[in-house]
Amino acid sequence: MTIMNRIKGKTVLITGASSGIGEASARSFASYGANLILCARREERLVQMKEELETEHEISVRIRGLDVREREAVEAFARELVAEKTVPDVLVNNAGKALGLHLLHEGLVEDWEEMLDTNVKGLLYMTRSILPAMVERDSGHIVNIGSVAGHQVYQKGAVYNASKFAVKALNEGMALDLLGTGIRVTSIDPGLVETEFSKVRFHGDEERAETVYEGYTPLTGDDIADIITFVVNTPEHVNILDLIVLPTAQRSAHMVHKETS
Ligand code: NDP
Ligand code: 8X3
Repeated sequence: MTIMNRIKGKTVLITGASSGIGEASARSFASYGANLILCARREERLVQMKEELETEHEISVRIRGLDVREREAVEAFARELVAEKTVPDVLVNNAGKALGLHLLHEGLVEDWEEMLDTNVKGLLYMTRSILPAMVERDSGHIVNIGSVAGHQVYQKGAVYNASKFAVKALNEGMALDLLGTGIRVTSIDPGLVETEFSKVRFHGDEERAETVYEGYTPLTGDDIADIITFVVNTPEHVNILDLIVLPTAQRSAHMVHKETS
């Protein structure tokens, strides 16, 4: 059976496309023939991806060094896209992070602010800027990257958990507010995925980051990217609202079976 390609020729905007799930999603959408708009702060990585993906696939890749916390920059970029009639068909709200793993009374307020500003407010700025043009066109697909951490709280993760519970609420809220339009809304909520996530969480401590993925097989960015493209490739009348995706060795936000050597 051949799988129909409903993605070819669509324009897909991905935030946080410079590594991990965002980068893997960009590569997956490119392989389907989607044109891409890639954003992240590390623009040099996007320059390289653009060169690679435009050479390998017959697509156009537009890149923008963008911090989703900068509301005016996000709004200006969206205005630019609308003015040029390059309103994305798909918006993947992926940029996000955890910072630190601390008991609440020992947490770093700067870390909390960066998590909430990126995971919640950044997602809102981008969505608020792009969505009106989708509503006007009466079509589009918002894919929010939540987390199993947005369904279950774990010790020392409360603020990251709160940010992903917020993503879950925003995903459901968007879906309700867009009732009666042709716009689809999906949250993909992974468990442990081996990306730069833990290196970022532990402020660059690679050794500590590696221990997170030891003793079992974690998910990869490609695993999640395959699911994102699958969801987007379903027919227009199909809306997958929320998907929790865990490694086989993980059964909840806090239960992972690790083999010890
Ligand atoms: P990575 O650290 O590998 O990727 C995060 C991406 O977000 C990078 O491209 C980074 O780019 C971008 N980013 C971070 N801050 C900003 C910002 N202020 N503005 C714009 N872009 C930003 O981690 P993942 O791929 O794992 O994370 C992607 C998403 O998946 C996040 O929302 C995360 O919470 C979620 N997730 C991850 C899981 C995991 O176990 N890895 C599990 C569940 C959910 P740059 O630094 O260049 O700006
Ligand atoms: C990332 C997964 O379990 O580290 O959202 O919170 S976890």
